[in-house]
Amino acid sequence: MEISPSAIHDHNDKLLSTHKRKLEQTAATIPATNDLIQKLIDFQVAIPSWALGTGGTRFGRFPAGGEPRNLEEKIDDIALLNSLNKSSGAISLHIPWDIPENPKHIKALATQCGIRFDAMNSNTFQDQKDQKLSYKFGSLQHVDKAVRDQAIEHNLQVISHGENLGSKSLTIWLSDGSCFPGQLNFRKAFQNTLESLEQIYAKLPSDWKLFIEYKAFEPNFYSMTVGDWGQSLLYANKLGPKAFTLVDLGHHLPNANIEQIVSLLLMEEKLGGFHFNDSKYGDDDLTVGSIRPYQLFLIFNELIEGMDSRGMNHTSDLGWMIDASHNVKDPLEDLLQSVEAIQIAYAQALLVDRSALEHAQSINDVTQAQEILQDAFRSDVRPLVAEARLKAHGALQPLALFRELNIRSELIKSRGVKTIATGL
Ligand SMILES: [Mn+2]
Repeated sequence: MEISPSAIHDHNDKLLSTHKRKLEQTAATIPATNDLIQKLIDFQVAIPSWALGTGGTRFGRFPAGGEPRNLEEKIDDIALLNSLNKSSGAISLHIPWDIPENPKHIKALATQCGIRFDAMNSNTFQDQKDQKLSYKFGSLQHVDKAVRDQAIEHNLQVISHGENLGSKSLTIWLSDGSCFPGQLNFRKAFQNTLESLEQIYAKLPSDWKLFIEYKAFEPNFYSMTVGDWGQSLLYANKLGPKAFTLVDLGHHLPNANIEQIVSLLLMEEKLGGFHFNDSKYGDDDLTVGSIRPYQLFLIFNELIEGMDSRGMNHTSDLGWMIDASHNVKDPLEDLLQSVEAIQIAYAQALLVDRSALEHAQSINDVTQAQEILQDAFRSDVRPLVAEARLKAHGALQPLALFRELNIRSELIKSRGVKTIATGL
């Protein structure tokens, strides 16, 4: 479903005078808004192909209707999001849920919609139909070399799909680990995994990056073979310069200091990318910024500090992706909210007075350091984010327009009420 430029124009026209008034108020207190707005325009967040349908839990799934039935419709949905917010110009594909059977056609369709292919994701956490050997007891770590070889081969196929589409990175998340003490020899599991990763790394195209994602627990509940950033960093360091750690916000033990992890990974030149989501307890897959917006701001604060200190490009030097899919919301509305939350946190972090903060730190003025951060966090940057969208020919209020146009009903009309998108 396409949104016509005139629908966006009419929507913006109605809201324009109120928007301009708010923007003027903001601009009076926030310096350098043009530079900041340009950074917001440039910043793009990749949408995962598995977040376009309603997610589920092991207890149940309640589809919203009108879910995309194939990869073409998933690309259509992302194009729809991007025409509203102009910040979702990339898709992150999951194989085998979204195998591009006709890559030339898929690439042409995406290009036509202004969508590029971000990181490819492999899947050795499920057994697929017709699969010879089972991943029940792990994949790249498996005690049986034949299983490891099968998982390696799958990752090489994912790279080849990605090459056809113009992707430049592979994300490996492993569910490998153990559920009970004694089940696994930790050292051997690590070494098997490393050896397997080495074989994948050896076949990685020269301009590609390998992202190693970690997770503290689930589906294994005693040990995870890539369980935290230390283990991921060990693998990345041993593999070489094209291997990086990927941080998924929901993959930490409760109350982990993620902003400190980010800062140190950037220092080591080993932070590769991000999976945004939010959570209260674990890997809850909730909308970005819905539970802990201050933590999200603090993470962006460290990202900007670390990237700027190394002269990195905010837009292109790290992989920015959402990884969430939940049970009760319209998935497209959820993604609009998530992207907006990311932009707000990014804009707030750009407001931090870095030289004042550095000075406060240098004289141990703890109170002032806190004031500087919280002053930025408590600034209402929403008019700036809206202005960035307006300048990029998106909608001033994407979610409101999504609802005004009855997009979900239209999707249900054209795709049916009982469609279920591939994914978890
Ligand atoms: Mn993830």
